[in-house]
Amino acid sequence: MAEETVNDVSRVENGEYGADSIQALKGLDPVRKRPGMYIGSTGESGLHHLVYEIVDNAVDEALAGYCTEIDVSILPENVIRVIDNGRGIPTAINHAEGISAATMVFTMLHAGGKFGGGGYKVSGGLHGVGASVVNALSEWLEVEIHDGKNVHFQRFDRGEYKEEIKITGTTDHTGTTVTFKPDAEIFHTTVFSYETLNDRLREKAFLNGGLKISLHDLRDPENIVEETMRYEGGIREYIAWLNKKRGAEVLHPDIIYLDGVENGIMVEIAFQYTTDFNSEVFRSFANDIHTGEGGMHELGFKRALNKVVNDFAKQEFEKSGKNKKKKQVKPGKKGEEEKPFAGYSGEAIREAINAIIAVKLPECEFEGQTKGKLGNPEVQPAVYKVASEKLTYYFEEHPETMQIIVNKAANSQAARDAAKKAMEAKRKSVMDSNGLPGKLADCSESDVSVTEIYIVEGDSAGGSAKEGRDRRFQAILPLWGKMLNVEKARADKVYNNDKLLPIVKALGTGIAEEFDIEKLRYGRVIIMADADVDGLHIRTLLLTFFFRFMRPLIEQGHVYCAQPPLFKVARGKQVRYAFSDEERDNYIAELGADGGKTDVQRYKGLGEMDPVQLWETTMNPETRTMLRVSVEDAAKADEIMTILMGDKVEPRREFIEQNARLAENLDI
Ligand code: TTJ
Repeated sequence: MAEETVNDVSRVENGEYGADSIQALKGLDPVRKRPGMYIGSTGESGLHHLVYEIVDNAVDEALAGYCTEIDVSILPENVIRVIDNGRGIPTAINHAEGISAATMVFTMLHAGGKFGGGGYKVSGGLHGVGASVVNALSEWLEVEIHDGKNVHFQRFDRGEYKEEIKITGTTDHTGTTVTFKPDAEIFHTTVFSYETLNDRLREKAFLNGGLKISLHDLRDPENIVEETMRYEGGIREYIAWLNKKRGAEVLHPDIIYLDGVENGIMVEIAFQYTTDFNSEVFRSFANDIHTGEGGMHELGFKRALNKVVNDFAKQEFEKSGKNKKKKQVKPGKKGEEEKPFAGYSGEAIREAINAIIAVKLPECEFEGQTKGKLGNPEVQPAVYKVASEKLTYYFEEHPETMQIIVNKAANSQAARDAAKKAMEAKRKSVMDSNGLPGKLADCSESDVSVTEIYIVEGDSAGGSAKEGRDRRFQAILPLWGKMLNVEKARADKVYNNDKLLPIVKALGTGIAEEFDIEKLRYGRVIIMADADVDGLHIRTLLLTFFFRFMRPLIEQGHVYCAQPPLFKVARGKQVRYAFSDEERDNYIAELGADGGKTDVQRYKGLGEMDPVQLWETTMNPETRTMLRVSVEDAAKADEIMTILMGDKVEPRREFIEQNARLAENLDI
C-alpha cells in the first residue's frame, strides 16, 4: 500500500491528477485490486450486482418515504442508467472531509451509510458496499442531482475525478440520476441480461409494496423491451404471482398477511396453502436480500405457526371430544378415556404452505455456506411475537380459513403416520441382508470425509462407472425402472418406489421426518446423467426428490452434479475433452494449428465412454469438474417439476414456450 501511495504522489507531481483524485484513488484502490471481495465475483453475478447496489440506494430513499419511482435502463453498449425521484443526494460540502457529500458517496468506501441517518436500509446488506464500489469498477460514472433548484453534475473515470461537482443548470424537481459503464478491464463480461435484472427488480417491487420500478432495455432501438412493476399489495401480490406462475391450486381463497414492528424489527409475512403434497415453499428476505438458507426469521414464523395451529386444533379436539362423550357414553363401557391431543408435527402443519417472510432491521448478520442465512438471534422472538399474535387474531376473524388449515394438517399428519408404518414394513422385506440395495457397488472406505456415491442413469454407463471408479472411496448406484413423479407422492409412495428406495437405502439417512444426516454413508452424493434432455429430466427429478425429502443434504452441500464432457477432440495421441461448443472449437484450433486434421467425437451419452475415459474426464477428483447443488438450484428444479408435472395445462404450455432454451437456462 505504501508503495502505491508514493506512486500516486509522483503522478500528481507530474501534473496528471489533482489532489482530490489522490483521495479517491487511495480510497478505492483496494476495490479495483480485489473486486471479488466487494461484489462476490467479476462474472455475470458481480456485474449485475452493480445495478442492485445503485438501485438499493434509491430503494432506501423510498423506504425513508421520499421516493416513489425508480427507473432503470440498459442503454446501448451496456451502459446502465438509474433515475429516482427522491430528495437527491446532498451536494453541500461535508465539513469533516471538505468535499461535497455527493462526491464522498462515490469516492469513499462505506461513505453511503453515513447519510440520511436512522431508518431501515436495504443498502449495506450482504454485499451492500455502496455506490463507491460501483464507481471504482466502472470505466466511467456520471451523477446528476436535482435539488429542486439546481442541477449538479460530476463525472468519474475508474473512480477518479478531475473536476469537482458543479452546477450545470436549473430544475424544478428533485431526484438522482446515476449513469455508468462497467469496466471491461474488471469484468469477464459486461453484457447485461434483461431477464436477470427483471427478476431481481420485480422481487424488489414486491418487497417494497407501492414502489414503482421500471426497467427498459434500450440496447436495440428496433427491439425495445420494458416493464413497469408496481405492486400495491406488496408480498401478498407476490404470493398470488408465485402461485399463478407455478399453476398451483389454492386451498383457501384468502392470502393471509401479518405484519408488525417488534423491538425495532419490521416483520411482514404473507402465506397461502395450496393443494400440493410434500411441498413447502418458504421464501424469506432480510433487508430485501433473499435468505436462501433461511435463518432466525423463518424459525420464528415456523414456531408461531405450530403454536397457533395446534392451539386451535386442540380447542377443536376438546370440543368434539366432549360432544362425543356425551353421545357415546354407555353404561359398562368404561376405560375409553380419550388420549390428550398430542399436536401435529411442524412438517404436517407446513405441508403445501407457500410463504414469504420479509424482515427489515438496522443491521443483518448473514451466515451459512452461501451467506444466505439470517443469524441475528433477536429476530426469532420478534417474528414469533408478531406472527403468533396476528395469526391468532386472523384465525378468530376468519374461522373458515382456520378450519381448512387445521383439516389439512390433520390429513397430512395421518398420511405421515401411514408412511411411517409403510416404511417399517418395507424396511425388512426389500433389502439385502446388510440392508443395502443389490445393485449398489459399494466402496471399501467408510469415512464420509472421503466417500462418494455416483447415482448413474442407465446400465451401460453404470457398468463403465463401476469399472472406471476408484473402489476405495467411490460407490456406484445404477438407476433403473420407472421414475416416480415426486410431485404428487407422499413419503409412503417413496418407500414403495423401485427407483428411489435404493437411493434412500444406499444413503442410509431415511427421508422426511426420519431423515438423519448423521447416518449419511457418503460425504458426496453425485448425480451423473447424460448431457441431453433425458439426463436433464433425471437430474430435475432427483433434485426435486432431494429437495422435498432430504433437504438438509442439499443445504449442507452434499449434493453434486457430475459434468461429463460433450466432445472428444483428438489428433493422434493428443486428446482433449471439451465441455462446450466453444471449448471444442478452441481445441480443434489448438490441435490443428499446423493445418492437420483433428478427429472430433460427440458423446451422446455416458454409455459411449469407456471406463478409462469416464474416470479421466468425469470421476477423477484431480481432473473432473463438478457443480455443487445449492438450495436455490434445487428449488428451481422443484418449481420446474411442479409446472411440468402438475395437472394445470396452461402454465405448463406457457412455461415450455418461455423456456425453449430450458437446457441452457437450467444452471444445474
Ligand atoms: C440522504 O439524506 C438527505 C436527503 O437525501 C438522502 C439521499 O441520499 N437520497 C438519495 C440517494 N436519493 N437517491 C439516492 C441515490 C440514488 C441513486 C440512483 C444512486 C445513489 C448512489 C443514491
